[in-house]
Amino acid sequence: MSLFTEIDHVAIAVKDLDAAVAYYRDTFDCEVAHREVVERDGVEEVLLKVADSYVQLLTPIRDDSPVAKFLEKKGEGIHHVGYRVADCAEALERVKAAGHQVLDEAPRPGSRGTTVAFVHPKGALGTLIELVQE
Ligand code: CMX
Ligand code: CO
Repeated sequence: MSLFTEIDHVAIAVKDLDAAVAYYRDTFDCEVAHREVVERDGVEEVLLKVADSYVQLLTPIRDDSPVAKFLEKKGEGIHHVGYRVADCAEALERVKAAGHQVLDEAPRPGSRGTTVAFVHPKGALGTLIELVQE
């Protein structure tokens, strides 16, 4: 069985959070389920609920935010995929044991009370992966 139980969210880096929310609302009738400033990551996020998953709209709140760097380099677009796991620490150990580079040595708090850890995009086929435990 897969360590991933569900897709938790697809994160999209945007320059203007309110404009992005309006786009998803006006075009696809998506409603805001959650909005939060995550100081540690230097981002503000909005979660739009899609069935049991979310679209996570992300915008930087500081110039040194990883999302600010991303926007500068690549422009707006898909930033990472968050996969739901039953046990974030166990999933992270699996990644490390397989010799892949991680960004978080141990699980840490994410938004809306989740526990998360990031896997480095370089060791993950160019995709930034977030392991999300609810
Ligand atoms: N997806 C794919 N590749 C990415 C990436 C992303 N989101 N962000 C950076 N990269 C690539 C860059 O293109 C670059 O590749 P090259 O070396 O080939 O040019 C390389 O990774 C290094 O990028 P960088 O711009 O020099 O940026 P940093 O090394 O300073 O940071 C990273 C990259 C992934 C470590 C950083 O973005 C990070 O710490 N991310 C995890 C935390 C995070 O994203 N938090 C915000 C979300 C919060 C949430 O979801 O709750
Ligand atoms: Co995320």
